[in-house]
Amino acid sequence: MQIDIITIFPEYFREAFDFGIIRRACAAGLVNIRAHDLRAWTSDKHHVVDDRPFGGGDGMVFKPEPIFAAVKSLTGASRRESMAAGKRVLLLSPQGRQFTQAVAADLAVSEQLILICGRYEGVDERVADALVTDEISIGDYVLSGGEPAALVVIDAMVRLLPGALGSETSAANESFSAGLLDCPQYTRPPDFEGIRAPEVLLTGNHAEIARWRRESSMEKTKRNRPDLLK
Ligand code: 9D3
Repeated sequence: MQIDIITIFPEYFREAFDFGIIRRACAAGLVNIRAHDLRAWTSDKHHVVDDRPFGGGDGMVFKPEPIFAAVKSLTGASRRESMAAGKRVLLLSPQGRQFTQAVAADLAVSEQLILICGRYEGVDERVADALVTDEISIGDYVLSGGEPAALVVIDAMVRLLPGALGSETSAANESFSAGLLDCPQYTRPPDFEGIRAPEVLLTGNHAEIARWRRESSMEKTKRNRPDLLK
């Protein structure tokens, strides 16, 4: 999979993919990730990427031309209709549909992903109208730009690429993804400063341990994520 990020802060991503599962996936050739400076696709002397909003108002809006030029040079297409099947153009924006595990799984089968990172005031809507295949938000809170959201989307997706995880891990993961929260985990010592691990986990009684795990998953889900049980 080829992943291209379009941003005015390419340095933001400099070491972001150098750790853990993503680093391994890159090293194994499962994915190639590049962050590109949007200013490279400007043609004026000062590399201007934004302008004042039509109709007035505070702040600045990303101009369409550099973004269309960037996507054209990275994909060969400058309209959604002419985008090859398997290429997806994502706009990270607070107006997007909510990113979920199902969206991650859908994106993970792409051959090329373009992620366009907006900034606070926004992006000329013709980008969303004519170029973007998926407008995505990572949740209902305010970020200062699309860059942290791009990291989240890439992380969730790359670990789903075939070969990115050990086979046992990925199979176990599947069965969990829609149901309950994970059960609590403990390791040595059994008594840490008077705080004890649950005795049942120390017994070696596997039937009892399985029951305890189901029940504590359920309790934790009720307390922290009651919406998952509705
Ligand atoms: C809806 C908020 N807008 C009303 C004035 C302002 C605004 C806030 C934050 C416009 C852009 C941004 C920058 N955020 C993103 O680019 C962004 C984002 C987010 O803020 N929350 C969750 N997901 C995302 S994906 C991109």
